[in-house]
Formats: sequence, structure tokens, C-alpha cells
Amino acid sequence: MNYAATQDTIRQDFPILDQLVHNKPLIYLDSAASAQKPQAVIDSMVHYYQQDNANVHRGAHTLGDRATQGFEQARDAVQHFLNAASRKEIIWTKGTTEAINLVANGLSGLFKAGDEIILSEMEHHANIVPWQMMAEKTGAVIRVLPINEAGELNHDQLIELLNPRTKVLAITHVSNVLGTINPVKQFIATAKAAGVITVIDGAQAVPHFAVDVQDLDCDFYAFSSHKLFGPTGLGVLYGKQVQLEALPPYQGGGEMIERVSFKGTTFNELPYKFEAGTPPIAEAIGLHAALSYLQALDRQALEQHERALLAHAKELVSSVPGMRVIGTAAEKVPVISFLIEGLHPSDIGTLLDQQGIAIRTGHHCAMPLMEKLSIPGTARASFAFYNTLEEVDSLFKALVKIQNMFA
Ligand code: C6P
Repeated sequence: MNYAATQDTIRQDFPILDQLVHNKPLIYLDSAASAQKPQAVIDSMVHYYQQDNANVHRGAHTLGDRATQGFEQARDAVQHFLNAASRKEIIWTKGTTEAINLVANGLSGLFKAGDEIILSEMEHHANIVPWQMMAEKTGAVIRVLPINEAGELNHDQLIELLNPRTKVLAITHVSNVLGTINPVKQFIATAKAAGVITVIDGAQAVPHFAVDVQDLDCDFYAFSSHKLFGPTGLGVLYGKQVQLEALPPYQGGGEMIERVSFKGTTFNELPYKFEAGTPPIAEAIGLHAALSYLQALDRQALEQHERALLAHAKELVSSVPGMRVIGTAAEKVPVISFLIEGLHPSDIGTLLDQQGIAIRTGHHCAMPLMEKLSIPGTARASFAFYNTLEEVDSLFKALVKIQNMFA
């Protein structure tokens, strides 16, 4: 595919991109926080609410049947998207955060005081705090894999940390701050050989490249719909069937039961055992539309375009005096965290917004990483396939302008 030729069409699929902010054309460089939605996603949700809205799995009526069908087809689409072995392995959650909480909570029964969980220094709070809460209850101990200067993890250090007390390895596939793509397949294989359960935070990976959970051979994999061009309020937990069967339910209520009496309750089969209450139906249908949209594009061409965006941004760094990139891993998604000497990241964010450019600033929910790097936060530009090389130019021109204002 000639990407340049199709980029205009792609941008037209995202109506939000065509607007002025502070009288300047919007340049949206905050897709790692939440990606924009193609019209197909918006349309699918409007259609659902206009034509099919009803509760699922209860229906003695046509609308209920249609809603159930749309909802369950979305699960099949996610199974296909991740190449999971069975639809029973796809659990709807509110997001990556809830998915990891579900696993950490469910695995607590495995832990005795002194048992260990390995995390890494680049984890998002969503993959730290649930484990800390579980550790507090069980007496488990958290061990932390360090990053090197470039912001990469080292496989030898994983080997050093592994020991007979290690029960879980929970690491991110891609860092939301550094952009590093971790070699999770190798880490999973090593952990598995040591009998350790693997939990992968895929929130920042799935928007950028194809993920095959059978090939990775992880036990659990989590992501959020809203970073994958789908609606907010929905996430996915993939779990190997054998792991999910062994895990106790997370929340109690309707849908997740087989039979309830005041003497006790038996639980529904997978995947419903983990889905208490009315699920996010419209959101699942919206995510299905996002996956179909992505699958109709040439994902390899999208990846190539994203690599070009990153390469162009890297080239332009030297044009901004005093700019320092945080995270220089060899394998990166198009996320650039940076600092500019003499400027506070939040001022950079505000001044860029004045020019219509949206980035994120702050600690990015990765305070331990900020502590490790001895910085309070960064400015972060994160790109998606709908961004253009011209937008990268505009970002750097704006940064030079800002830098000049303070020079
Ligand atoms: N990172 C960012 O701007 P939720 O909020 O559950 O959809 O996703 C949490 C999460 C988990 N893991 C990683 C690696 C993430 O990047 C995120 C969300 C956003 O970087 C918002 S803090």
C-alpha cells in the first residue's frame, strides 16, 4: 500500500482530527493516553442504541437476541484479534486496570508469605498497585527488574531474580513513557520454564502491532479498548483457559452465576464467571467495529508509517536546543518522552496547546520510573497511524518557538 496516498482517506475516517483548537489545526499527539475513534466505531454504537438496545443473555425478545448476538460476536472478534485458542479465554473488563486487578486478586490464593512477584521499573501504576495490595494481604514480596540507560530490560537480570519463591512475572509489553517494546516472548519462556505465571500489560502494544497470545504463550494478557481506537469503559483480559478455570470469580452478582440459593451459589462457566452484572454492551460492539476497521487496513503499512514518524521525530530532536529524549531503546513504538532544559514539562504542554498541539505531561502514572530517572515528569508526544510527517514537523517547529521564548 502507498501509505501517503491513503493517509488522507484515513484522516477522513477520524472526524475529530478535522477541527481548530485555539484557531490552529488540531494536532493530536496524545494517543497513548486515549486514541481517537474512527467514524465506523461511532456509527456502530449509534446504530446499536437506535436499533438494537436491550440487555444481553436474558432475552425472550428480538432486541435482546440482537444485542446478545452483537455482544458475543465482539468477543469472537477479540479472540480472533489476539489469536486466542478459545472464546472462553476472552473476559470483558472495564479496562487494563480492572483486568490486572482481577488477576492479582484471583491469584492471591497462590501466595504464602515470602513468595515473590517480579515487576519492572517501567510499569504503569495499573501493574504495580494491584500487586502491592495483594502483597499486603498475603505477605508476598515484590522484586523489581531494573531498566538500563536506554530504558530496556535485561533478560539476564530476570534470570538472576527468578528463584523457587517466584510465583508471578507481571510486565508491560510496551512502556507508556519510554516507548520501549519489551522482548516479552523471551521473558515469558524463561518464566514458564521456572513454573512462573506470566501477566502481560498490553495496553500500549495492541494499538501498534499484532499480538498473538498463543505465540507469546503468556498466561494472561490485558488491554484497553480506548487506546485501540475503540470506546472507553471497556477492556479485555485474555487468560489461558486452564488459568481462568483455576481463578476464583472477581465480583459477585448477576450473569456470573449458575444457580443461587441462600445456602450457596454455583458459578457460571467461562467466560461469564468473571462478568458480574450487565456488561458494557455498546462498548463491546464499538470495539468490534474498531477491530474490523483496523483489520481492513494493511497493518504492516501502518507500522511502517509509525516507524517513519518515530524516525523523523528522532531526526528533529537536535533542532531543539536543550531537548533530551527519555527512552532511547532500540525497539520502540512512536512515543517520545522528553525534557527541555529550563522548561517545566507542564509549561511545554500548555504552550503547545496554544498552538493546537495536544501532548501529555507529568508522571504518566509511572511514579517509580520517574523516581528511578530522578525527574518529576516528562512531556510526551505519542503518535498513531493517523498522524502525519507534517505534524511531526509542526511539533518541532512549535518546540523551537517555545524554546526561543525562554532562551
Ligand atoms: N496509560 C497514559 O497516558 P486504563 O486506564 O485501565 O485504560 O489503562 C491503564 C494503563 C495500563 N498500562 C499501561 C502501560 C498504560 O499505559 C495504561 C494507561 C495512559 O499513558 C493513561 S495513564
